[in-house]
Amino acid sequence: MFFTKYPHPANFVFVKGYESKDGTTDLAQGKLELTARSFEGDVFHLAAKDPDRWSENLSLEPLDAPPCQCDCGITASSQGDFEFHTDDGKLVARTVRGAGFGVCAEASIFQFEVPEDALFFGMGEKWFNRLELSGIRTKFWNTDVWSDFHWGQWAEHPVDPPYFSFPYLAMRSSSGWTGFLLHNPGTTFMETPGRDTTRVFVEWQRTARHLLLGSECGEPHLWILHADSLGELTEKLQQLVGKTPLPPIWSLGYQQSRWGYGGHKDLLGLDAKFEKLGIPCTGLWLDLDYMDGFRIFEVSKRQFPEGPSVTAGALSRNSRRIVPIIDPGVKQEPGYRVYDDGHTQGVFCKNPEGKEFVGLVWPGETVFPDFTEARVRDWWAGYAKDFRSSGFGACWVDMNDPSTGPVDPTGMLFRSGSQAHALHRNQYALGMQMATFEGFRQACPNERPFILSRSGFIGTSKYAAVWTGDNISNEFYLQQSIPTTLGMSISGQPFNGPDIGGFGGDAGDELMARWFEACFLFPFFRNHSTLDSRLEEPWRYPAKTQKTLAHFIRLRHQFLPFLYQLFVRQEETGEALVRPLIYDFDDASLADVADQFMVGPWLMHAPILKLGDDSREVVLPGREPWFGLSDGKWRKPGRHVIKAKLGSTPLFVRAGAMIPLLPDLPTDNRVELTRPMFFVAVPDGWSGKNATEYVADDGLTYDYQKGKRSKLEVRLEGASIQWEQTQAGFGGIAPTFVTVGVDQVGDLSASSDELRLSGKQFAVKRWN
Ligand code: MIG
Repeated sequence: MFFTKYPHPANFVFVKGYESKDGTTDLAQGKLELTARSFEGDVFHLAAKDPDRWSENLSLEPLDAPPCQCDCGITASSQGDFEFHTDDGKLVARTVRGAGFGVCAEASIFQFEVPEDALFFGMGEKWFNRLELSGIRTKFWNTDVWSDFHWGQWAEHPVDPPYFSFPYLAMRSSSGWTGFLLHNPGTTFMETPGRDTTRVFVEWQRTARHLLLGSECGEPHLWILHADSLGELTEKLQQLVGKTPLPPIWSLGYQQSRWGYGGHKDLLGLDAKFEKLGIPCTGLWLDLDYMDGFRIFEVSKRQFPEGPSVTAGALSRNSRRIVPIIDPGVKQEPGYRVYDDGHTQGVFCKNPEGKEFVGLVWPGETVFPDFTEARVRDWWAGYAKDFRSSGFGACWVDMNDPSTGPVDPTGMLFRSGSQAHALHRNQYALGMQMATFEGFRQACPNERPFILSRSGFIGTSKYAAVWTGDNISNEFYLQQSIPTTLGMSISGQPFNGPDIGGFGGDAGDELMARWFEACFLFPFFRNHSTLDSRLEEPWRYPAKTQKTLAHFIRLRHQFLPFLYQLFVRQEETGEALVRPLIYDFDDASLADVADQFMVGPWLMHAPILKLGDDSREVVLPGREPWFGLSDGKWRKPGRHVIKAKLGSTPLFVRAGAMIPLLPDLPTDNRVELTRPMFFVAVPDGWSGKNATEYVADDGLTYDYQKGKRSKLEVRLEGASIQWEQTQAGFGGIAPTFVTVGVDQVGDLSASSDELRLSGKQFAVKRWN
């Protein structure tokens, strides 16, 4: 088993000759059948069937394809070459002549021609510390990085593959944006042509001239999407793979985690500390120590003498939840109820000899539920339901790559031992998420569940947020946080984020402060650290650093109404929350900008990522001026050196931005969505327009789907703002407006009926 090597195209036989029949374009060679179909909105699907090589697509989550249009836009030559065109005739993709689709036993490969000016993005969770992905060879195999690579490999360098597999690639060229998605939970791989030949010392370092999209096993399903911008492409992808349902707003607040927090005593201590210091924090996380001897679903009596519900009750006073970890592995110990029950019901994966497959994880000898089976997911959901009902407010599913410690995982077979490990590995975590989500829904039918997962696959977006696994407290991982999160955001997993401050090692004052600054607007915001590292809660730092950490946590909470609106948009359209500059400004010169990002379409962050620096160069894209929130200055688009001493971060909004915030910098967890304060940025003499929609609901339940939601429409025209409430299912929304000219966002003060800018009065009125 190699998780870094994959087959070479020269070992494949390429199939030739296609014909059109029954509204599809087919190839048949022996028993192999390749079918091409097209769908509304420039979406195409290529699928191969061959009962001697593959069982039917094993994906647990089907895709949500638009209506089929037979084989419109597809041209196939008798030589076996494919071309895909948009409805208006633009070339989307063309297979390599005579070598478009090939097979080698169970392996299969698609090859596409690559235009001269092609640029590549996406690939799900990748740690290359780059945004643009030309010249990459990569495999998709969910990996427990710290267990499967030597620390010397990951300590300060990119390592591949990491935890979460999303085999998707976005290609930009002069004919627009094309997305390629391999919907196959089996092991997959990709190779993009290199642009930089100076990196080639020996011939094998040169990547293919073509684009390679391959599977080592499993029925091949390739989806091709086309759009004019990365934004439009991302929405199309998200609609296909599943948009992220609106999360509970508490899950967007600051999360405090640490491997080592035990139970009741620790949690109440943390609660008191956050309260005393006036630092918001909505989730307190428990790692392995709360369990009874690493037995999942068994809570230690010592840690929770009165049971978790008593602790949960005490924490609810300050609106904080307990979020415990759950691993998939079950201790193989007769007498332990979860094991006995699972054993009797035959839910565990088998080895080739038909016995339960055993790995070595925290509890020692460990067995693994087969989450690919619906009956096993139901079994697990029962435990998850009780777990949620016992007082735990959410959960964190770890080690679901799945991690088997030093044991070779390939002996772990699925479906009663009949299917190879590699066929399902990448969707093991997805099955665990589906089952846990289901259990939580059963426990609290009207509450939106929150689950955080380490691994995942296409479809995870519907069930869980993903954090980027074990990183280290150093500059390399601080920098890498940005392209990794951006890559996932445009590859179907918008709800994600890293361990802030780094998991392994000790985060020093400056690193911690810069990391909080850099990520305080990320979709998921959690400070987590490992057992033996220094303690990393905000109050463990000297006064000056503590002040910065507290400020950025409060600022995060002040921005919650804004972040919530981005999640509303995600649920409605699939729009990414954080995204690369090239998402909103389609300009090839922005392709490599991996240290700046947009948060929604109006706000841009360019954090300081080098220790010792207190300024950096920032690109302000587009044609409109930008307002710097940290220094109160308007700047023209272009390159600028921006100063930001520790404690301040280069954050910009575009002319015309309307950002809904809480009116004051909060010191607790309260979020009143019905009283947004819009921060409006309009330069003197500006005559542009903007419009935005703002919603308020209870931030927790599904009642918003039954009409309990209020909506406000706000329009800006030059120096005039008008608003109208268009829905009132959640009561009245009372907005206030403030405008530019302050030193720090955190110091903004609300003013209800008058806006001043450069001494001029703003007209603010309702339009109805
Ligand atoms: O082998 O539960 O990525 O966040 O603290 C380590 C202990 C297992 C790995 C997770 C990490 C967590 C840790 N876990």
